[in-house]
Amino acid sequence: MIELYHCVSARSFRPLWMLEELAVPYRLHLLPFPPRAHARQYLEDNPLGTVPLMKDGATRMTESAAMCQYLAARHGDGQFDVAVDDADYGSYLNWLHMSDATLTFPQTLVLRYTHFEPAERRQPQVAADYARWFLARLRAVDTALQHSDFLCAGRFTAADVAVAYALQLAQHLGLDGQFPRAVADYWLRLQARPAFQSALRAQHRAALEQGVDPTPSPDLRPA
Ligand SMILES: N[C@@H](CCC(=O)N[C@@H](CS)C(=O)NCC(=O)O)C(=O)O
Repeated sequence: MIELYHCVSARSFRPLWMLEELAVPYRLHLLPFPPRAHARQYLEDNPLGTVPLMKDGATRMTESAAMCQYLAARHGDGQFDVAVDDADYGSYLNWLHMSDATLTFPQTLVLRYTHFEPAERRQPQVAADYARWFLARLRAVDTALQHSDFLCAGRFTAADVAVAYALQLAQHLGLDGQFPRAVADYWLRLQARPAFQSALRAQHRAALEQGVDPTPSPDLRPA
């Protein structure tokens, strides 16, 4: 059975939601955030200390967007991925990679220099600059959504799952009020998907069962 190591509403939400879309059985391991500080034994499984970690037989992955691609290709029967010979294949890969390299990355600086660093190390100017950078990068998403409900191939794919996490994180950072109209509507549409809602319920239930704080990781504040 696929095993997913997850912190509540961290990037590991991407493969969790993908698993729910695919209705593939999985075992969810909840970790307190950040695992490197609060679950030291996890470093034996993933020396980076980051989530997600996904195990599928001998396969072991630590990149959330790659997991979405892998799960869609391997378990989706063509429903959520885009075939190599499809005209939108390049676009599909581009969105998958953009989801973390371009859209989530600047937000991690906002989170870190607004909330996670001790007061004397906070950098409001850095946080403001990278929030602006993220919002500027959203122009690509806004443009793609002018003529379609989804990012590529004219249908919902793993690329939407990957990019949506950047919107989810932005909501936790209070940036969603600045989403362009088409992006705000897209984000609402995606949250209404039954699999998105069941992923939210699954992480909450697993956190309670496994004795982990169910507060979304981006909302946690170091003591
Ligand atoms: N590029 C990786 C990034 C993984 C990552 O940095 N995850 C964060 C949570 S969203 C984490 O585990 N942070 C804890 C830490 O850095 O110690 C991915 O997309 O999976």
